[in-house]
Amino acid sequence: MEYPVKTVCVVGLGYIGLPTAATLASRGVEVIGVDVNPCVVAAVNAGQPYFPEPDLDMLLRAATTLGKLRATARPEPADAFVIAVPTPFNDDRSPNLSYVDAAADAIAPLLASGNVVILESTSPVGTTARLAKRLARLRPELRFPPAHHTKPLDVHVAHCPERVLPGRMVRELIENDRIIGGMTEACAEHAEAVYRVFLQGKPFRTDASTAELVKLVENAYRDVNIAFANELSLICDQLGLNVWQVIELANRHPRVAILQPGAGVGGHCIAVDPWFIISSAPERSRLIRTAREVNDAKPGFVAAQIRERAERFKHPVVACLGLAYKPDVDDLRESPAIAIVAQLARGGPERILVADPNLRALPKELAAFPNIELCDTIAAVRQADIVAILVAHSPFRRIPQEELLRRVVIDATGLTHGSG
Ligand code: SAJ
Repeated sequence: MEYPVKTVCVVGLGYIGLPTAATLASRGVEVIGVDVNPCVVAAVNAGQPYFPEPDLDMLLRAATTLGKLRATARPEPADAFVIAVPTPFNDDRSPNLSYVDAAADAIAPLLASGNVVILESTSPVGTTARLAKRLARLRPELRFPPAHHTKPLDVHVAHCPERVLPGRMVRELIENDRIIGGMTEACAEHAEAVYRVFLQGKPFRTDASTAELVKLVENAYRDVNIAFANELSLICDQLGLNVWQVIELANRHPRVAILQPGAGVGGHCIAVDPWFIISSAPERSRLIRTAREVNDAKPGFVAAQIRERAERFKHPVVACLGLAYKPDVDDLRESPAIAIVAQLARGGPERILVADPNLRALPKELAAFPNIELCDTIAAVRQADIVAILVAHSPFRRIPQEELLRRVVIDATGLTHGSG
């Protein structure tokens, strides 16, 4: 059966909502993009992405020039509503669903028979059912899933988690296979119609709870595998072996594919999502919890390594290269490098020179320290006694070899081994 998708209201124009809105609009759908931040609304209406992401500027400009994407502070009626708001965790690491609740409350008065509501935000198991229940309470005259009667639903509800990699979002949004988790089979059909507008990957239908867990499992899988690599880096440090070479050689085995150790695991997804599994089944998530702990401990280990080397100098100057949560992005959320620099600055070396080619100012967590300066990469390296490579940004590969050979280098990324 065909379902018309002429207008889509995307609630939340963040890292996922904005590329999704722009992609739908570039395919001729009328898109209303909603965001509580007036600066985001203004930037989107001017056709300017407010964060760097390859090809997003082109896509956004095309969408706004065609007049198909309009950003606003309040949702408007549409055929489909896509909720792409943050789902962070609270101080006790329990999931914070307040943004999902706020989005539900904002769209509820606009819902009409025939609509589909899609939750894209990464969510603990049960969130989509909770969303449907909340909407049903706000609009008792409409039929929402789960259906306890034979009549067809008025509003369909589904969970279709995003799975795009920052840095490759525009391509992956279209090309990756998509999990379509309907609260009923009809809900999945309605939701799939929205993605069929642009999807080149395959849609896979399932129920909403399975889709919720699938998304969390994907990121927990990566977290556990990165934890294995990070644990190997600690073991190799104790044994005086080169972890990069150990992994490179182990990976020559046809059934071994170890990931890379680093300064820790950052970003808004992998460092957060495993906790949603742990909080719903704490007794049974032992490996997932341990992986989180191993990865969370890595920045402290790297900071201690740097401090130990710095103590050998009378007035140490340390260059810290990279602040972002991963290579070649400017995203600082949950960045292990920031945690390392902050730990060092507290009573550590006298001067810390921070270089990150994607940043023009120090983040607020570091700006208050008198012993931290933002610096050009080469200038930082030339003034330093110790060079700590915290993020394998591509431009760091162009640092002249002789500049590094003259200094103590602590490379948390494998960049100098050629693998970072
Ligand atoms: N990292 C390592 N070693 C590695 C790979 C990554 O230390 O071998 C570190 C990175 O430096 C970074 C962190 O892990 O600090 C996460 O980086 P990432 O590139 O693995 O993932 P994200 O957080 O940018 O995006 C992930 C992706 N999930 C998976 O690959 C399973 C992406 O597909 C998801 O859409 C995204 O999370 C999300 O939004 O959930």
